[in-house]
Amino acid sequence: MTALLRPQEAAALLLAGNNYLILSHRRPDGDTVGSCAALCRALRAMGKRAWVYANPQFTPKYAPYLEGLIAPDGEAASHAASGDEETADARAYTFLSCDVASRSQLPFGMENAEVRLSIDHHGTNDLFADGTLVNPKAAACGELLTDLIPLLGVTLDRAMAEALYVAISTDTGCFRYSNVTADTFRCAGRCVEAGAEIYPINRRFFETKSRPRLALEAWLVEHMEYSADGRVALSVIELALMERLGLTEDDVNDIAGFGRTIEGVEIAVMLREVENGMGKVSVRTSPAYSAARICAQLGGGGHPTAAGASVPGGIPAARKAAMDAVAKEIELSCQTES
Ligand SMILES: [Mn+2]
Repeated sequence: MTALLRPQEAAALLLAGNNYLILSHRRPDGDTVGSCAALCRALRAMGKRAWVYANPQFTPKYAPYLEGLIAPDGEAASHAASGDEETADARAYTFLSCDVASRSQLPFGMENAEVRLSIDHHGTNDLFADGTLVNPKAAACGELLTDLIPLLGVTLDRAMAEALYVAISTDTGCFRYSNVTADTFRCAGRCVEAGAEIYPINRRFFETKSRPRLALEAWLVEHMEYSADGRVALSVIELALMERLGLTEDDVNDIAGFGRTIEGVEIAVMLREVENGMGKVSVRTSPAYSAARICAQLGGGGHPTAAGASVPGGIPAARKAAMDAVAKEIELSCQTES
């Protein structure tokens, strides 16, 4: 049974239950981490037992926001989710997810979790959970939580507000992307009113680069491949480059938009070689083109101007598939123009 829930219905569900385990998405970003952290704190403020699942892909960058929230028995919970072990405590968990668009995006170890409530802002959410609260107009999942937490009778405290500000600011490139609406600013304003100190967050996430990251940007500038009269920029990050420059996941997690910062570029394609022989394709577009449509051709999905997909066959296969998909998207947009 899947149901689309209104905010009041989602709040009623959370008020009725207990013993929550909250799931983030694969390759976790600021939005999924901040949303999970704020929801966990809000549920605890209601006197509920709540934890964030120990996603094996959590990175140090967002760790401060998860302090004291990570479930100690992650392994037992993962066994319970796959139904192959009797662990009374873990079996009793009610699973929630934040910013997860499909079952394939559930963290490793949680692939089979029966999620009671999915809170999300992806238009591509495939309703994998029993109940779904989704708003594709929200720039970040954190916006949904900023509205939902007061419905639980909980007043935002500083820790919740800072987690939510991280969620909203990172998913909007610090309020610069085309997904930003008046509601985005209203939600951020509520975080500030609740005591969030935003300058240290802005400085940490938007004004600071590690030296390996700076070296990567220099490398990308040198090796960017342009096509379609400079409208398309393609870059490739191989594992050997990651190693040579000493890059961590935190150094590259928002690199996909780099090509889009170049004048004239409307479609930026980033290919990353990942460990299992898959090529990770990330696409960022101007509103004139659809990143979601490009990535849907590759079996992926996302938002109108930011989307991704995984393509088997490593970089060469990913390059061909991605560029074919981009060519189709350009053709399509020419037709709709004329
Ligand atoms: Mn998000």
